Amino acid sequence: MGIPVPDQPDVNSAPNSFRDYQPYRVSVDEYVTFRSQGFLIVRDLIDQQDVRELLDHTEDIMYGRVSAPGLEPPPAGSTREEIERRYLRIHMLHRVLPIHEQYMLHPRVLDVVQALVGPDVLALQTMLFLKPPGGAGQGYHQDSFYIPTIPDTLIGAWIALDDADEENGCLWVRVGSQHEPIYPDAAHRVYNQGETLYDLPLVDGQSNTVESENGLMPVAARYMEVPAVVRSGDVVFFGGHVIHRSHRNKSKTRFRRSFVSHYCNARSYTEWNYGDAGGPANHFHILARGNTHLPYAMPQYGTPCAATAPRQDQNTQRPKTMMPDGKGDMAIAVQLPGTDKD
Ligand SMILES: O=C(O)CCC(=O)C(=O)O
Repeated sequence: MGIPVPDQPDVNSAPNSFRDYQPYRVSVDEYVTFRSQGFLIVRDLIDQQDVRELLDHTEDIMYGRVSAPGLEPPPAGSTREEIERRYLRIHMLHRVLPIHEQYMLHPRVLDVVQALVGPDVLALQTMLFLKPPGGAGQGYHQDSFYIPTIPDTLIGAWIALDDADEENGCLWVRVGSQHEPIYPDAAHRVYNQGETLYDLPLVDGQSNTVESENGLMPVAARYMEVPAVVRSGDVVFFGGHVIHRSHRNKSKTRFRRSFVSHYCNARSYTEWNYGDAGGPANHFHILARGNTHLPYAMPQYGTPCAATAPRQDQNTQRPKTMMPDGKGDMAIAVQLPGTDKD
């Protein structure tokens, strides 16, 4: 479906009713876990009131009670099963529905993103997964293959709306694979590190659920795989290089709904904008936290975020120097007699 790109922000077109939240403070341990594993699960980050609001909203979408470009009401006479199995996932609704913008800019999600890849945060993408019983999985891939940011600071935030486990098609992550480069295919060499890593192979079939046809499989196999088993309200944060996948929803009755957003550091440059590349695209994406020297978009529906009140950059502290006498980094460090032995 084609979602239009806004050219003029219209901050008055919907009232913003987002609540006040208790800020979430990320610990050193969580930061280290994210860096060393490639992902971090924050339990209960989203409260059940918000989860309920999003679940009600997905039902409104399924039953055609929400109108937005690309969303069709179910054909007359559809059975309940046909209605519930129409959508696997829907992209970029934050450009046309206020509730998606609000959850993309959820303060507690941004608190974590800011701590992990900030302090300046650009909000790029949203996806609403419905993944009904029988819904398809997605084979091994690296998100930065699809959403290149330079320098690469991409991070996904996967909000569980239903409990998710091996049965209904949770995320699976290869622990430690975030240290791998992004593996390009023949069509996307321009975004890869092939110019700096001389022996980086081209890899076809990212996201293919057939393992023998997914060229990332041999790389993935070097790392231990774990299921990201979560309860509704938990959020999985995963870096853009980490190799991950999900399997088909094998349950007969359980949905696996999730609200997924992608962000990068707002000082990174990107040409990504809902699939079409070609020239700078930062100005399409919302400044969620901090500030940036690069262009950015305002929130279309007025959700409070840094774009509406960017942080003022100012030097309040003198930069540190490695020189012991504090005279500045251009000074000469003199070798004192007798200090050259350990
Ligand atoms: O939730 C899923 O099934 C896949 C999600 C995913 O791979 C992603 O958000 O990058």
